[in-house]
Amino acid sequence: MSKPIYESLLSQRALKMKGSVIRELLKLTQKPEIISFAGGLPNPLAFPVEKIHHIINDLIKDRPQIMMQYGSTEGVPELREEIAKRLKNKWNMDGDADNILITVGSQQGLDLLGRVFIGHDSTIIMEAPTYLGALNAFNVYDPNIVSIPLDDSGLMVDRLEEYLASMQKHSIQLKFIYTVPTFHNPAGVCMNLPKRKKLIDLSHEYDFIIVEDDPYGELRYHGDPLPTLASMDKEGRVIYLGTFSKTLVPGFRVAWTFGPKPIIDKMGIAKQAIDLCTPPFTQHIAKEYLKRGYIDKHLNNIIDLYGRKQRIMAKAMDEKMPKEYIRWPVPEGGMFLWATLHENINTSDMFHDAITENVAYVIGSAFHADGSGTNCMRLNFTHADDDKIVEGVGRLSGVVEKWGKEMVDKAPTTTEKEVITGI
Ligand code: PMP
Ligand code: G9A
Repeated sequence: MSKPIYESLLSQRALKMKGSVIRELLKLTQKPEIISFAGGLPNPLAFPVEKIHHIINDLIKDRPQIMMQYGSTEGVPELREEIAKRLKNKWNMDGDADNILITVGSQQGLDLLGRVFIGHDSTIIMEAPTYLGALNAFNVYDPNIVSIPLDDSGLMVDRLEEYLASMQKHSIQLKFIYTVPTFHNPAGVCMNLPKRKKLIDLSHEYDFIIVEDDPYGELRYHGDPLPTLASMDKEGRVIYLGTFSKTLVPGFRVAWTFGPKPIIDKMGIAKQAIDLCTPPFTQHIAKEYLKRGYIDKHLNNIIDLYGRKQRIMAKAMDEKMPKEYIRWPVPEGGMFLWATLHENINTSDMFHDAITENVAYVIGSAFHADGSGTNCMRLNFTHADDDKIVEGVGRLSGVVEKWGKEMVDKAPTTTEKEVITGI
């Protein structure tokens, strides 16, 4: 018997699946000599190990069986209640435990949204750039993705409006728009208040749903908080994704989707077929962490730590980067700086040189549905040690300088190009 030809057995869906650039990079950047600004990793110093240790001890003493048993698909009821309370207190979002589905990371929330909304040829709108993990999650379900660009104040809602009008004219139904309005991944920007209002108005006028993905909303280092889209919505048009990955620990894989009950119920049914339930063990720990009132103090510590790291990276960039070839706004929070290089510099080609210099970033094209953004890169500032941030920026500046000199300064002028190509 010969071995099966696996490729011919795979479904069209599996054949189309692409590995995540970030996940692949994570393997590469495990090497100790590499200073990685690639993965969006929280800093281990921000993990409240001692408190978690106490909680686990208490829970194991008091009621170990509950944590070790299967749980309900929707999630541990007390955790859902605690989250609903916190969303009300912190963001003025109206809802209760029934509006919440606990998921294995918000990455699972994205997959569930794909499952329940996207059929072959459904149209969805995403930002350009957008979160790579959302692109990967939705692409499995084969949607038409329309990309609307961002500017310094977030999604360009005027462009969105033009697009919506043309969709309406051609009777194209929009399934949802996916946005990371607060401290965008990868761009770092925040959607300003007028744009938030306009987006909600447009959702009424054109009858669509907004997916608000908000892992970074609580990581604000300066400036005033903005309301979540979910708190501004009075018609049940916003589905909000939150997670403990950036505010507690990512290894728990505990996150939540908050939204209208019929949608939460449908996502719950879809989840039954995937994993039956999110592990109760880590849900119970997260619930206790909230109940004991630890989270806000802990958030202040994280904000101090990450705010400092952001300043260190911004200062090093300011001092070392060759500004004729690169620019980068410094956002008010989140985990990333998004840099745009001269259009002649392809960050994917440049990446090999960066790795040779033992420094890593994520290439800009990974965050674009159409592979554009080739002259951009994302730098994470939360994970590396302070001195490594400075050293890594120094290494990267050398690489950018070299590529700038080769690709920009030495690039042929138009007249030279005409001579060379004979156009
Ligand atoms: N959405 C966005 C915008 C993210 O940046 C991330 C993680 N980097 C996720 C979702 C997934 O987070 P998790 O699955 O860890 O909750
Ligand atoms: O480890 C991951 O894949 C989550 C990180 C996401 C990111 O880097 O944006």
